[in-house]
Amino acid sequence: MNNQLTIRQSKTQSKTMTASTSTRLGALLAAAALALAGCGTTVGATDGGADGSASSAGQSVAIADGWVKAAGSGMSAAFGGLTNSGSGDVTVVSATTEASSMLELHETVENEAGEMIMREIEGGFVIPAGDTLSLEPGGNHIMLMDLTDPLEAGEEVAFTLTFSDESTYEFTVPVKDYSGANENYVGGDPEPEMGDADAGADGTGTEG
Ligand SMILES: [Cu+2]
Repeated sequence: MNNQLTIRQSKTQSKTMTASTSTRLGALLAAAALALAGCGTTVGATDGGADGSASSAGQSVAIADGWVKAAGSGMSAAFGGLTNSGSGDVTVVSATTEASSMLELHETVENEAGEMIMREIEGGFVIPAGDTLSLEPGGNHIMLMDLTDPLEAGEEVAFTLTFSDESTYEFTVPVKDYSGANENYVGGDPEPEMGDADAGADGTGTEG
């Protein structure tokens, strides 16, 4: 005769929670939320790109603190920070302005003699997504190769940048007096001339 031990399980009674409290307040909140959602549907459905594509480079880029160096004739240069707020890298391939019959996109590099020289940048200015490209004396700049008129401080000059996707961006910047930005210019004639003093390197005749 085994003495069987039986363990009696006491059932725990699960308490059913009734969410009957504050039903009135809940209804009010729900109604308010619906009203808000109703208002919200009029906004947010607008899409910038009418063609459904991502915005063009020209729409993504903006300049800050832009300026052009005052000069009596010959060459000058434009500077400023070009910010790309888009989600893809953009490339400036050319620039135009009525202030100069010819423009180039320049970079400044050190040559073999240790001199800082400027030259046309290959492939244009690349502005990474979400980044700013600084155009500044001693660095990258927009080169005005042949001024149509003297640029005097206080005047304003309009520029148009063209990007690799053929979109454009127009901006206007003031002319400022500046004594620097006189880097030597190495023109499109890269033959190294032995013997002669390097012609073409003297492109600094913009001093007023
Ligand atoms: Cu230059």
